[in-house]
Amino acid sequence: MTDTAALDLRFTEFLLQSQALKFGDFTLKSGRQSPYFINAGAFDDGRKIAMLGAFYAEKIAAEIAAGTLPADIDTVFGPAYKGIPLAVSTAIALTAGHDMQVGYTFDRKEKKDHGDGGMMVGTQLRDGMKVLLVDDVMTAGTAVREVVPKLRAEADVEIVGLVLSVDRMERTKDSELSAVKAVEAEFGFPVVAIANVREIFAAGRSIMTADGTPYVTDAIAAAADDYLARYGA
Ligand code: OMP
Repeated sequence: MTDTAALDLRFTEFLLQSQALKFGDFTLKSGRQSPYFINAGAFDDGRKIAMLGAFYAEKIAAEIAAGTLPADIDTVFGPAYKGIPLAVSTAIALTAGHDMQVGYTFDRKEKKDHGDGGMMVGTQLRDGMKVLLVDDVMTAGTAVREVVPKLRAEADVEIVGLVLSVDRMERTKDSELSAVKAVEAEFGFPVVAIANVREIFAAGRSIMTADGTPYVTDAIAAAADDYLARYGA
């Protein structure tokens, strides 16, 4: 697919070819039974993680151009563990491809009782810093609600936004809002995704496997439609 194709289309092709998007029967963290699952663990080699970082950086640059994100981001924060390669590969791609000097930061899961004793690895958080969060997928927003207080306990940072691979576009349990909109309203920063599930399923109908059949068959599309009719926002 050419570089000029829409970002969500190119990203869907990457998800499908990397087998990061799986179809079947999955129990989510929220307890919902989903016919599809996005597994960021599938980006498991140098080429794939470099490409993933480049997609994040492209999205970030587009949001900076649109005025949604500021240009003077100090550091990209990815929550441990899955956010670590995201933060590092995004920071590399922002520097290499977009000439942006940014740090990367991630948290330790356990407190260190020797050396510097710090809770953060990479660029240390200081008052007034502009921090951009990166994470893989949002369903209910549980992961982001855990990480924001951790950052705010470290320093009086300004969280300028959250960039995701995929917005699953699901309703929260107790409102009609999507989890993304609920998090935006609750924390006051923008949440953007490289692609959302509706874009991914639309694009996946015309992306072919090696044997010439679409990745998203009629049966898969119908199962996704049913799921989104029930849980979609
Ligand atoms: P929330 O924290 O509830 O938004 O759920 C998102 C998290 O669930 C992700 O960070 C993953 O740990 C996991 N997850 C996926 O990785 N892919 C999916 O397609 C769905 C989930 C999930 O369990 O909802």
